[in-house]
Amino acid sequence: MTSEQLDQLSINTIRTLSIDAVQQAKSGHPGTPMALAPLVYTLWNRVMRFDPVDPIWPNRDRFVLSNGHASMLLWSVLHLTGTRAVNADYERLGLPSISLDDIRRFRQLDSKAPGHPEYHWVSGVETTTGPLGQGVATSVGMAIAQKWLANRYNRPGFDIFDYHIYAVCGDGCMMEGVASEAASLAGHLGLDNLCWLYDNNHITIEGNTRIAFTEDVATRFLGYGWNVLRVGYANDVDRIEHALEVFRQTTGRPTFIIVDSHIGYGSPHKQDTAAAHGEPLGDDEVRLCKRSYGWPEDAKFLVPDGVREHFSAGVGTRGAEARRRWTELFAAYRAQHPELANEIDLMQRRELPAGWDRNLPVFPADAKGLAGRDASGQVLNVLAQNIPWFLGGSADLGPSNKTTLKYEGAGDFQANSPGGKNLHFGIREHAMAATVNGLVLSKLRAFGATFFIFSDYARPAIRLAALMELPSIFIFTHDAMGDGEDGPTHQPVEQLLSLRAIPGLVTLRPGDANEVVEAYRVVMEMRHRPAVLALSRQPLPTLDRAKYGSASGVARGAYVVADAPGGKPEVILIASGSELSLAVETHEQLRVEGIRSRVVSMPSWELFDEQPQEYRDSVLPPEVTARVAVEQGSTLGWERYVGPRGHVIGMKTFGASAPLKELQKKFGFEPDRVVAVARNLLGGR
Ligand SMILES: Cc1ncc(C[n+]2csc(CCOP(=O)(O)OP(=O)(O)O)c2C)c(N)n1
Ligand SMILES: [Mg+2]
Repeated sequence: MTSEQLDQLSINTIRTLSIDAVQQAKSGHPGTPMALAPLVYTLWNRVMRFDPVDPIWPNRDRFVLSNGHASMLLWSVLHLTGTRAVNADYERLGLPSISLDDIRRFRQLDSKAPGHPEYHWVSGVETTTGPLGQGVATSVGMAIAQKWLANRYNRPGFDIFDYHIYAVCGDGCMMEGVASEAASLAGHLGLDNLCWLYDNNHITIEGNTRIAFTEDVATRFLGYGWNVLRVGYANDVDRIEHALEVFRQTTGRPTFIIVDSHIGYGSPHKQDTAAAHGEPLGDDEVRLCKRSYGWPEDAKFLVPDGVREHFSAGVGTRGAEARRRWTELFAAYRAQHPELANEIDLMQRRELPAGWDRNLPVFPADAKGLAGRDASGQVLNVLAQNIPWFLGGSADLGPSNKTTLKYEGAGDFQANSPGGKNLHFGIREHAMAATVNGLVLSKLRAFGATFFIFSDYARPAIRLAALMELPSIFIFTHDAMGDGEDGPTHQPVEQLLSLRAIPGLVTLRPGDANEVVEAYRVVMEMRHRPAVLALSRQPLPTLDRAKYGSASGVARGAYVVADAPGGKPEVILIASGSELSLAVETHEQLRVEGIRSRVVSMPSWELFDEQPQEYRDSVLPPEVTARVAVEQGSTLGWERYVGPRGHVIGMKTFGASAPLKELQKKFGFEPDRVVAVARNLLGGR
């Protein structure tokens, strides 16, 4: 067979595997894999430096399938390239990432070929995609990471990091705001290591894009400062290869390749129609498609002889060679730059350098206290100096979030200063969170920040961080009513609860400056979980830890801060964040009145819920049923801690625009009110 024939055979194998898998599953998206098989084939087999034997080799090119519904494209190439599996400890298992059997069981329980690409589940997937737009946005974080890593670690003669990032996307991605935010940021930063390939097929679920999407996408990307190329026919592998070559020669700006394609290519009745998008073709049409490809009409899940070998001779050989050269280079690098090499090792395993927590502040008792955001700012500046690969930024609220890294040499990340540790995301919260995920997928420790209320704008990417089991860090200040005069548009009510509802995400709402420090300690040691920090805008009294329980209790999610004599309370006051000092004040007042209370600080539901029953019972003894929870957020969910006889002082309405003091009074966040509730629970004593 000629090489062209092998190309065609390989492309048609991707197409027919996709068709058969969808048909067998009776669900899925056949049309786009049929159309984009040549594109994905060319990229993988002719261009990408990826070694299937080691899909986590640090200098591999990254591939993001942002139109995640076309997952069969990825499952096909991961299978045909013989990509191997690795586990959560980054060990290579010597097993295939995706077997033909997984493909036969596409979309079935426990198959390694699920409906959409899932990072935590399938080796070779670089990021979870499916929510349109987020994949491309995440790729911007990967591109920033490559620039940052190259700047820090490359040395003359040692291009340790010189990989490229490729993202395939469709009309849906182009319509989503997050992609626009991210493209704008990528253009601003001149990320010439980044290439998006846009499947311009004019079809989405409801039909032709003329019903809702008629803008000039090319002009838009030119406006963002991208290099815009066009491949007029998606089956033209040489043109595709040439465009990818132009991308690699282009400096100073990202590349956007518009690929004009035909969804459902080869399907006589469904090509170029929405019917090819998201449902099986049907047995008759499957046969007709196979006939048009010159494929045996009744063969199913057929991988013809020579196809695996063709991939092995292409991406397999190129990737193995690239990794072999890199491994040699890295060995020489290690000899000359042992400390830098060590950093790279640690980073790959998501470990922290020795001494990462030295010089973390300890805050003395102070009635006036410190705002959560200010304590956080101090901590961040220490961590960023101790951990070279810790970096982040805000969506234009750095001065307010106190997330700016101010120490000498921290620097700003810009096109001409890719070593900076202050990222300026601009007012693009969704892209910021997706970008943070991209940085973290590249093994950096990264944070993004904004006001807590705007966590809603970032939420879809926070959710994906949790789904991917990524240790992304989201710092949200102005966590409650502290925004006072800004009013209800700026006062979070339901945000805390809604984030607590995301499986795997750890939310922390620390109650004073030392709890902030402890919260960061917990967060930094998490390797496979994202965290949200909800921090106060206003000063919170710094508790006297000689008198009250140690803030190290934060690690357990909840702990006893102040107790009744002999540890025998009549009533338990549970609080988080700014309400902790309110609970302590209430406790002192109750003590004067002869009522025995315990104060439990509960910065994190998730961490507390993971403690052994014994510990949880020691903090919240079952026999003490008079319990009051106080939190400036939605009351929903607190029942589980206060029990049927308890009471929750929280928010059931939106806030209001007024000075904080008045709001505290209006909404009942005052000692007198908490005392009254506690008394009432004790039968009006
Ligand atoms: C954020 C988001 N909204 C909606 C969907 C549901 N959805 C999946 S595919 C799709 C149409 C996508 O069109 P396009 O990107 O052009 O893909 P094509 O049909 O061309 O493959 C939609 C609306 C989604 N996955 N993500
Ligand atoms: Mg489309």
